[in-house]
Amino acid sequence: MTAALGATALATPKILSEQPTLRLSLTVNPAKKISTLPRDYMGLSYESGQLAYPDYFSPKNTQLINLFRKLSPSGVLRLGGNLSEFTIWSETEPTPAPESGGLVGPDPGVRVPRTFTITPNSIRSLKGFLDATGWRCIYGLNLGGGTVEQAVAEGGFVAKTLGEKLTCVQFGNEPDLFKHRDENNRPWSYEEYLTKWKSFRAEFHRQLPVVAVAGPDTAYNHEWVSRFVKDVPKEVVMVTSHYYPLGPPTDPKMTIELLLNPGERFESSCHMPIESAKAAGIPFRMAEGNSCYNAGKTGVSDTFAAALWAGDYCLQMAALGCVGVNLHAGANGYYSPIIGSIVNGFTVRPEYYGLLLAQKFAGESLCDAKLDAQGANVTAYAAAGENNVKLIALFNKDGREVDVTMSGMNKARVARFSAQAIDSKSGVTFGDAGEKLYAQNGKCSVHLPGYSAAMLWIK
Ligand code: BDP
Repeated sequence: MTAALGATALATPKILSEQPTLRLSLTVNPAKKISTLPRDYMGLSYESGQLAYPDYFSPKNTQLINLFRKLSPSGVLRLGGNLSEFTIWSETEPTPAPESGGLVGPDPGVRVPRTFTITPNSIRSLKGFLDATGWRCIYGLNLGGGTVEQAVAEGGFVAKTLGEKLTCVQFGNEPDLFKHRDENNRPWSYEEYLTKWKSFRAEFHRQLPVVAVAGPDTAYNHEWVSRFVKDVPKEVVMVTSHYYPLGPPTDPKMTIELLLNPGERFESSCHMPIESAKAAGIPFRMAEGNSCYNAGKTGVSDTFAAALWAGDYCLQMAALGCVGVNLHAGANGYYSPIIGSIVNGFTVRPEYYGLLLAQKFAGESLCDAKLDAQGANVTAYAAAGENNVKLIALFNKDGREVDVTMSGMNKARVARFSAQAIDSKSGVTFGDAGEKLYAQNGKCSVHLPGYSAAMLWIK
């Protein structure tokens, strides 16, 4: 498959490397499995406010349906986000009906109070969309600004209408960033949050006992996650949190370089909550995230760098044992993998292709893959059958060229993932041009230009 994203790159082509090629070696052990990606590993996340315009997630929105299906035949749509705090549930359809083509993109962090009315039509339409895409849904209910009665009424209608298409519900979005809606605008303490969360959970137990619940859907505070899994371990089927390696976009330090080397933020936002969930024996899903919070940064989030980042991020999380990722999206957001509208049509940003690459691993088992990267920013992931290596993904997030040598395989088919430059906003290709690798002296070697990736199918 060759997928091209428009013909020209907006960025000026760059000479990526003037240094000698680095020679790296990769050792893959197919017998040593580390985790399996569920078939519904891939996911997107949208603001719940989008449901106020029922023709968006609708069985009639065929362009959007096709882009979801191409991304995954069985993904997970998570609804939530900052704007879920401004949704209200109404059993009466509004008059006049909501405008056709209404768009709600990622909230840029301003949290301007608005009202998004979700109605039975929104949910029936969502059901049709999920049926058409093959996706299921994680449904976020309003905890910060809502009442338990509303949540039960909405959750009950959602559960009845979506049936098995509903994976679970969540109460609240990023409670570690909630603010009290009084003149002091105080942040919520963990204790206040937990008390309210438990009251919602108890009422669901009482009235909707079959509806599964996930949480805490925190923004960044891994201590809240670690306390939550200890406080309510039996109340949730899945632990969730969010990850944005960069932000805010106005900070000049938020660059492509930092996106490709996020360091500490990955540790605290990804590694630590996963470890807490593992210790409690509950699956962990990164239910929201993307390159840069506050709705993304142009020149970073909408470039090939975000594609390399996203493909690598999905597989890095899987290797840690995460059961799925949801990339935040919507409208024409800079980081949204899919952009556009019913009126103007839908298209994709570079990041979409990074997700397509990672999706090749859905349903596969990752095995031990040790890369001697010699200080270069290169990563490797391998999927294996019982005793054979099936797939390898190599991400060269470094400007230097590298050769990666692997032993234990005779032949491989290669698909390249590249663009003209790391900051290209178009012209991304992920294609199988019939390239083959053959072992010499028992070793296969693949050359990767700076800032590119490759996928290998091992024969
Ligand atoms: C998260 C919110 C989401 C925002 C996103 C962002 O949950 O609603 O759109 O960050 O700031 O904090 O881009």
